[in-house]
Amino acid sequence: MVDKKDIIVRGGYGGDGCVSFRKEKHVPFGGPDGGDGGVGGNMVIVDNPNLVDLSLLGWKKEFVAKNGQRGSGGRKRGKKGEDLAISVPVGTMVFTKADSGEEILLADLRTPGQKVLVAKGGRGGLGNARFATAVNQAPEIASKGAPGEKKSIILEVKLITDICIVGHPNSGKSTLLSAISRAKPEIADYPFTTRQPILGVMPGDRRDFIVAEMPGLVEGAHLGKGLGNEFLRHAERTKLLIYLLDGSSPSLIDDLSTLDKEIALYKNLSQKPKIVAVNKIDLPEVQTHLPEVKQRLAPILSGLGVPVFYISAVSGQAVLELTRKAMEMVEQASRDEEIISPAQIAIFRPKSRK
Ligand SMILES: Nc1nc2c(ncn2[C@@H]2O[C@H](COP(=O)(O)OP(=O)(O)OP(=O)(O)O)[C@@H](O)[C@H]2O)c(=O)[nH]1
Ligand SMILES: [Mg+2]
Repeated sequence: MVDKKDIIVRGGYGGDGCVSFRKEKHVPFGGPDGGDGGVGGNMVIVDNPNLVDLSLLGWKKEFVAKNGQRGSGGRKRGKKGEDLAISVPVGTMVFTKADSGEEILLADLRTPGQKVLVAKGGRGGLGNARFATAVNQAPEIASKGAPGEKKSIILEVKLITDICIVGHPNSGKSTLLSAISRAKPEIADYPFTTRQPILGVMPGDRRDFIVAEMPGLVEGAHLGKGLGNEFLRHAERTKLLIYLLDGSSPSLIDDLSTLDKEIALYKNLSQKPKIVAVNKIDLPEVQTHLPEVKQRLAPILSGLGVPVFYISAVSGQAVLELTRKAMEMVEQASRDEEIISPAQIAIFRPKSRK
């Protein structure tokens, strides 16, 4: 998954102004009529909901919009250069790198179709018609088109999701994701089948919910064990975490504590609302131990105000109850967020230079 990329963007050159004189029958000295050059194309970044990462950009480092065309006789202005739009996933943050090396947030693209101008095209040059004065009625000068703005920018994808399913490898995260959404992640009886976040859309009564499966977390993930914990950056902007535990694990309580520890070691994640789900209760051996598991988990979780569900992602048992609670908590979290930080969805646009 390519979720960070440094690129250079440049607006197109403005077209040059034109030197031309009117040629008409019976008019020996036609006046200057060279047109202005067209303005250069702009570099634009646009949110595309069908993308999950930046791999579409390939290895290319520099992106340049088209140049404006030169002016022509008859005071004709050159055509404007075409804009170049770079498509990025919803949840892409655009930073510019100042000369000091400081990274400045330029835009936080959160809605499909949202656009941000990152480098303006250069102005077109002036044609000689503009240089005519009382003393110089036949100027042979025109100005050149200006270069477009050039910037170093950093694109960083931090997916915007409602729910993130986290858990140890093999706990059934992909199975749960495929049970509650139309996503079709690979499911297999070995760890680390899922190696990058996978998105699914879960239909709700009032709206759809974006659910993500995070790759499996193991003890020491913050030190790089297993697949590490870098991918958790995609959980930074989720509203709810579902801790999915493998009910057939002999060390279920330890699993919960190591998972919680890894989550707590990643930035602000421990502050997110959470639900614990114990999976695979269709298995007879899990059924046998269930009363004991419930007895041990209840006091730990009720003290923290974390709801717990005992589910089977395969048979669907209690999955509906889990998703109902999840949606309710996401909606509550959205309301809380609005109260705390209404300005968070602000978009910063660079001022266009005239
Ligand atoms: N019996 C039973 N098996 C399940 C259940 N959920 C998942 N499994 C099985 O557990 C294994 C792992 O399931 P996955 O959904 O791939 O687990 P995962 O957490 O996505 O695994 P990674 O992506 O490798 O971290 C598969 O063999 C599933 O069929 C369940 O509710 N009951
Ligand atoms: Mg998986």
